[in-house]
Amino acid sequence: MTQPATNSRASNSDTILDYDAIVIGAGVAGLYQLYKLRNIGMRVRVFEAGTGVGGTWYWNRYPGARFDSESYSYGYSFSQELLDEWDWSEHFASQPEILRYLQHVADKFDLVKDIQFSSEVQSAIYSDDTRSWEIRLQDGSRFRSRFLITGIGLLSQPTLPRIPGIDSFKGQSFHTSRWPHEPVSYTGKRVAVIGTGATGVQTIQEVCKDVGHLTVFQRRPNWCAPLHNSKIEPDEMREIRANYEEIFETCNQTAAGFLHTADKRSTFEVSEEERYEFWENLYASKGFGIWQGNFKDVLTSPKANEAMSEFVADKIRQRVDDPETAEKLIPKDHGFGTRRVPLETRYYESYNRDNVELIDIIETPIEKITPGGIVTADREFEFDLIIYATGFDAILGSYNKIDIAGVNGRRLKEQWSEELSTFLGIQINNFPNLFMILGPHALLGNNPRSIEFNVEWITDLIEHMTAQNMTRAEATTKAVAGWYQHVLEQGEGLLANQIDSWMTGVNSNLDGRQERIVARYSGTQSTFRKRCNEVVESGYAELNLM
Ligand code: NA7
Repeated sequence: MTQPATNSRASNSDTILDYDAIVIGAGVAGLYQLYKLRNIGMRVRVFEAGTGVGGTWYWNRYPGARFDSESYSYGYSFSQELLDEWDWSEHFASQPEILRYLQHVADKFDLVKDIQFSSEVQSAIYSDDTRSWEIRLQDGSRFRSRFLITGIGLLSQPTLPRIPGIDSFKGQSFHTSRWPHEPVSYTGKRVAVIGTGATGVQTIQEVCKDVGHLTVFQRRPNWCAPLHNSKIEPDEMREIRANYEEIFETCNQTAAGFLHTADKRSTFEVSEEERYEFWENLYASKGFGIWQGNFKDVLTSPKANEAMSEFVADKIRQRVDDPETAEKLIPKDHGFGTRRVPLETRYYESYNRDNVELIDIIETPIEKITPGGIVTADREFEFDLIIYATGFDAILGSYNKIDIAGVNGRRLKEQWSEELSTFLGIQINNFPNLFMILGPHALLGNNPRSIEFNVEWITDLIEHMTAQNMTRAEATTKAVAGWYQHVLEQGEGLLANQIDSWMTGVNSNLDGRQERIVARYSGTQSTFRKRCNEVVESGYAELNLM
């Protein structure tokens, strides 16, 4: 509801605004948000810590980095011209191609002129007097805007293991998401990889082809499944292009925005023969079908999950020559699909090579890192290069890194340490005019599908406010509490929420916060979209707009 007296105060403050909106991050989210806000006539500035666009795909340059989503399901859907002109070369494109795509988008829509690179945001402080945010960069410069939008990623703050002596290593060492821009030669070298998540798996299967010797330090194995990547021939690309509408419509209907959707049958409803035939087909198919397109109870029923896990365990046993190594590669503490399934290309066969060795660091823990290598409980290893594929301070890490203060100086970090809650994963009570693109309790998965929806929702709200001469938007505490309950309800019964992983906020390399949290929304794209659309249809009744 418009409150004229207060509004005149706020509109007087317009003269002190540098921008209408500031966006943090020039990845998939930030680029599209800039494009959309500029289209409604806003003065927008994007601050980006990197030296170029791309976000996740700018930072993650490690060997073997590529999509696990089908390329054509991941790109932007908003521009027919872009869809018409961009050819994907592989079903699951590699990082250099993805980065080229995002650079092409930035060039095509002339986005770079409004992006300031090498600009890490240090703090964001809200003022209720002026209904605006003051953004301070690491170099001390400050900018004020009405709206603040974060496109800062879920997996953007890398974490290194806390191993004694880690800084003493004299060879080269990199976290995968801070891989140098210039080529790193590992040909013929003695290389270590610590970590066997989705990133470690992609790295290991790639570098093992060239290194002199590769030692993989594995704490817990993950359930991996074949990617089945292949080139996209021109005819196939034409067919994909003709089907874009259907492709995006499918993604918008599935649980997590992927092309794959759960089978309507449950695991034991079908005969054993049918069950194994179905699983064999999934194992032989491209992408996340085996995870997202499995029987409907595989990710919720312990019994169904156990049967599926046993099926995949047998595949691992068949693919790895040494039975002892195979057993080490089979997870024993969680079932298939309860953590993010790394998709692989001859990952398991990597361990059949003479130059690859697997060290189980639960059995023989790493004791220290020395100038020459790594010392475990029973051996000393010499390395030229150590690769840390040890993951991220996921979901909250990128928010905790910025000092964000809302109404009356309320710190976001403090508020979230009391209770992690948001409204739609987009807004937070006490933090007016702050909008998150894929914040906590947002719908994750094939992220561009959620990003486009979120960006459009935020843009529509800002456009609505501008048309009504409104300058302050804040989710009501009731709306936040309602969304929190909904998020918990949607996550009930999901085996993944009962397992330690980045999706439940557990990271052994951080101080504190080792209790599992529900950090993401586990409902489907359609439930999420329906709920967001209801908010619009009600005239944004769950937001205090003024
Ligand atoms: P993940 O999935 O968090 O994996 C990190 C890996 O590193 C995992 O195997 C961890 O073992 C291991 N790790 C972490 N800390 C240590 C220490 N201190 N010692 C030994 N091993 C360690 O990160 P990724 O980068 O692979 O993937 C993140 C997401 O990015 C992925 O899901 C995709 O969506 C893209 P653990 O399992 O914790 O025992």
